Amino acid sequence: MGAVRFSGVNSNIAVIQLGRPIEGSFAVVQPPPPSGGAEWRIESSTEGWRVVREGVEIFWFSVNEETRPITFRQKLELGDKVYGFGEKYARLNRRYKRFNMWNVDQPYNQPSGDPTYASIPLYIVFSAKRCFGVYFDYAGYIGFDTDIERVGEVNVKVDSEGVRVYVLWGETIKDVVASIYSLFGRFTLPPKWALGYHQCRYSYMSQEEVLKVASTIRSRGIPCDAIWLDIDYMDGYADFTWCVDRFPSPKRMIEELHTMGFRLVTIVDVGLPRREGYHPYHLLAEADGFMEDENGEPFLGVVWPGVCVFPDFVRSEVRARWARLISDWLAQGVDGVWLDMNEPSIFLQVAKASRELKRLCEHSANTEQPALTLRSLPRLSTVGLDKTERMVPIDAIHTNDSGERVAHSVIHNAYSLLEAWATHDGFKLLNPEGRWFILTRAGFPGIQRYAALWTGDNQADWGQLEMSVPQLLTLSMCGLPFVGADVGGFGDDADPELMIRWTQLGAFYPFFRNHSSRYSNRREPWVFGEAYERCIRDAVKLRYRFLPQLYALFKRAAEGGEPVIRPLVYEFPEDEATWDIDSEFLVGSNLLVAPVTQPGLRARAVYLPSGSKWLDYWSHRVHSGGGWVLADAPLERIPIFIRENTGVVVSEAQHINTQNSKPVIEAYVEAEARVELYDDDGSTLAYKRGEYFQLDAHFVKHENTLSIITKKLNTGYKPSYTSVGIRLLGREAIENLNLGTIPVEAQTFEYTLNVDIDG
Ligand code: NBV
Repeated sequence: MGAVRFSGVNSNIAVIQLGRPIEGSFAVVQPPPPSGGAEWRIESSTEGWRVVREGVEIFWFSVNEETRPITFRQKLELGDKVYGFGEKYARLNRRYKRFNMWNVDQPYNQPSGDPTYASIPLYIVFSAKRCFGVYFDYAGYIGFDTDIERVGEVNVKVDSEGVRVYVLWGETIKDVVASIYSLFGRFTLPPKWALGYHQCRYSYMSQEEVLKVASTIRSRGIPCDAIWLDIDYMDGYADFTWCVDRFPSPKRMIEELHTMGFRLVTIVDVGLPRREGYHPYHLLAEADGFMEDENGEPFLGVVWPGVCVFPDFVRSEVRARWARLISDWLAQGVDGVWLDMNEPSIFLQVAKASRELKRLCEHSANTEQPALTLRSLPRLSTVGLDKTERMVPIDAIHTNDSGERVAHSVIHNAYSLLEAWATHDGFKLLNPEGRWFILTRAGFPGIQRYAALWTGDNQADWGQLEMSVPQLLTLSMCGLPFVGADVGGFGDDADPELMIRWTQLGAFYPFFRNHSSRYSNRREPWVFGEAYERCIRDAVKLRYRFLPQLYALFKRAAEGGEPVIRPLVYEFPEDEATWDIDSEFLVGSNLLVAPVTQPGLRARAVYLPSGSKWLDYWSHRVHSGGGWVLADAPLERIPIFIRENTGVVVSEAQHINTQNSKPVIEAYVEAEARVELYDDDGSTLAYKRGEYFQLDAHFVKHENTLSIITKKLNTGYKPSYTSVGIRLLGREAIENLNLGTIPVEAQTFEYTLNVDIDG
């Protein structure tokens, strides 16, 4: 047994160094200082080690550091739940599962579809007795299993000579999650428009079609902030180009979109065609800026444009050149960038394919037997670690800033993080004071500093709709607050009921985009006919109704390290009934959303956590917590509940987009509630310097008197609205009572209302 030791601790985080010491980290930005806070110890025990904090054992583990992979086993207790591992297609409690951390193109989201696009080598153990997280800071392959290889243990295999293991301790999941958020670096507020509804399709094929979709959205009164362009806008699928036949005047198209109040997001794939005269290729080639093969030649892989090279984002010079490409691209008026295929994924490795071709030629020259059978073709749909046709080989080479050559095998999972970083630098180059919007498919901890993430190619299927909830809740707990799944499902054909239910759920995803494959039926909100369109439009409007609340939650995620959406157990750890629930979730701490995830259902069971009452947002009926209720769920409604003595800030205007939302504070007060309104310019970083508006509304109910005291906590930004509405939710007698408005100019504002509250 080697000498296992801590290499740094603070009160909630300890770092165990296993094997050879490893320099630097892609994910961790704030390693704990070498000492301070609580007292941590590692004690040797039978066949292993005990991690002890303040005299209390946190967990037992054993490790074999001498082997490769390094193996790590951590004991689980009977009642432990295991959360974490990012976007994996699994329920919230991930005990009795296996997960591989190796970013791949995984077009079939399904239980056996592992690995996936993003790798988050982190889990949280939780029970009534203990709560801690364990993070393995390594961007190469890691395999986890929870209770499979050995009963009662998490087994971890790290394919490295060394790894830092972060132990994150907390009284509750909230503390552990807060440590995760601080460890991986702060998230910056995205532009407000990015929180709106996005319309996408693989692909809108021409400028004409884009403008037609945009004007139809407007004429049908569907609020929407962004239209997306998938790969077919490009010339021969080459990044940073336009197909002039189909997009003859992109500048005019962008202007028209902007005039209609839309933003434009374009896809940027990671492989660049190795094409003479293609500027991006030459710009990077001048700096030898591509990943290389074992002979020191640029690694070649086939993707959409044909034979491609892949930027070596490990080097700052390459990132700087990529940033220039991005910034020049954005300068035309493009508002956001969508990073796809960035695991990185390819269709074929050129060297491997040519070897195979040579073998086939020789074979046919020497024999009559058919060399090529359907079975011998690369299996494009089943991707696994053993089938590397669709990946850059692990022995491809990167070169770092010190000129050292580093194998792709130790960079792989962080490749997209480096690409997102460089892309973000492109936004900063163009507008240092502006916010940026980047969406990524592949990911690693820390990517939230630069990009939102979506869960890749899901299918138009009720099971996938349902599973998107634990996928996104887990990503949220793992430090990525800005996440979403394709609404409607990317592949396969959707029926209208699925579209309605998925849009209702998507309205509460942090990232809300309708997207579909070219091989699937169309999904714009109106394609199924008017009756369904109304329900879909209402669902999109619901998003815009809750936008001020969501925006305030994004601010909290940026500053306080709290996820936007949360599993029930995050807020109610003392209520054991919540520990496995992932069929409903919380937006912030008080808005409970219970999506309908099966066809034909017009009511559903909803668990209301104990300790407070809950108000049905639609019927205003109040239920006590700590039990299941049957909530009405007609096709046009998603069940929503508000926790007693809390409130939300909503917007009632009929928006076309996020621009002009005038807030209304809605509170459900039994005794006392506080509701906070947050706003800022929505587009710059001025909020970081205190240029924001924040108002606290304090509701106190005493016998028949209700007092509302508002106080401006920050006036660094002057909102465009001059007053804020107040509405009281609750008992029938005062249901929907409109209490008027608060003038925004007043520093404090007191409002006392005498109502016969009881009756
Ligand atoms: O660029 C086309 C698609 C895109 O629409 C999708 O969202 C990505 O996940 N992309 C994958 C390439 C592969 C499509 C089969």
